Amino acid sequence: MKITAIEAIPFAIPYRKPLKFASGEVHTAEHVLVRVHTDDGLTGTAEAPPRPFTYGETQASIVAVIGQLFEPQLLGLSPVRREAVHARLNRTVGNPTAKAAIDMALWDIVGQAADLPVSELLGGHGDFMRVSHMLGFAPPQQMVDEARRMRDTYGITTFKVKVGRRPYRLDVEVCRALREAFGDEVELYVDGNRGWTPSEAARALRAMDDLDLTLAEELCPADDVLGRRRLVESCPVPFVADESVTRTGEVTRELLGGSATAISIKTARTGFSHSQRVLFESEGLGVEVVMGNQIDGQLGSLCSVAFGAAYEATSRRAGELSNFLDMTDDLLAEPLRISEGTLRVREGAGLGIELDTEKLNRYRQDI
Ligand code: MUC
Ligand code: MG
Repeated sequence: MKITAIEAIPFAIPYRKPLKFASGEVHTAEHVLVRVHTDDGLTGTAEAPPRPFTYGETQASIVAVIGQLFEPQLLGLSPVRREAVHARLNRTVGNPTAKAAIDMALWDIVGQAADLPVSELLGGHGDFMRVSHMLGFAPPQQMVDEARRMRDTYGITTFKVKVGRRPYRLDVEVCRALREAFGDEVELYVDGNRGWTPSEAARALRAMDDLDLTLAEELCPADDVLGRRRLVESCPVPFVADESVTRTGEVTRELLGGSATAISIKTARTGFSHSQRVLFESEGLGVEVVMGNQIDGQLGSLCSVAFGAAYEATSRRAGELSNFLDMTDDLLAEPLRISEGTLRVREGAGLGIELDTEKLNRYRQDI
């Protein structure tokens, strides 16, 4: 079996309400659908979400790097030979979501060829994950109302609260309002997207000491090396590295440098092949992991749950799998459904993706 073509199709689907956080905001899902075709008629599918504020990629850069560099380098290779594929992709630095989408599309092909779900090929620990919902910036009452709607409609009881605003008191107020509204019925943790200085973060953590937060993510930049190390030393809960760990070498650097004590795994940036490496590295070091959200659509969330459910260590915590609910539409023929606070792995060979071609034609931007 040989790779015969790689399509990178830009599409845009508006959000019902924008997601806002310390490093940016997203109003429209301007993603890239990646389809890898083979000579025996199998097609692997995944999506790449451009996040210029995190990785520097744009929708146009993803389309260009796939069309101009990756497709010509991979034509004729077997999709099973993922290490050979990565050796060629790695001739280009950066571009994590473009590389990850190709990787996941290849796993989709391998699963289809073996007539097995990718999640089982990866590890097959379970077939669902508990869901954590990410609450973007809004006034406190609005964030409480959104959490209530998520709980009442989808049974979600774990919330990642976006923080990192100035002054930090507003975020403290939000977390306090959530705790007061739901008591110990919900799990709460925070993500600062590098919005605070280490000392602001330390003061905010002290002000939230009684709120039983379970994780603190990227409260300040990893480049504030000594300040962040000091913050992490005094942090009462695992300090999660997210955008500072886009590669395994960065995972090693952050953990051994004392700049993080837990790792966010995002299939959108490390695909399946490198998410495995990040997971096994973290497990080997005895470090907790959480399945993160790259503001994924349904395709991306389907990939995250396929990976997260496949292993015991990724299934312990709720995975961030629900922000596609904020989109006005999506590309899957059969939409993902969250119920009783869980999302199931899609059944079927490969990733089990079936696209709604009418919707793809409606939202694609290249024709
Ligand atoms: C998150 O966990 O930070 C926002 C920025 C980004 O890179 O991912 C999202 C969610
Ligand atoms: Mg984060």
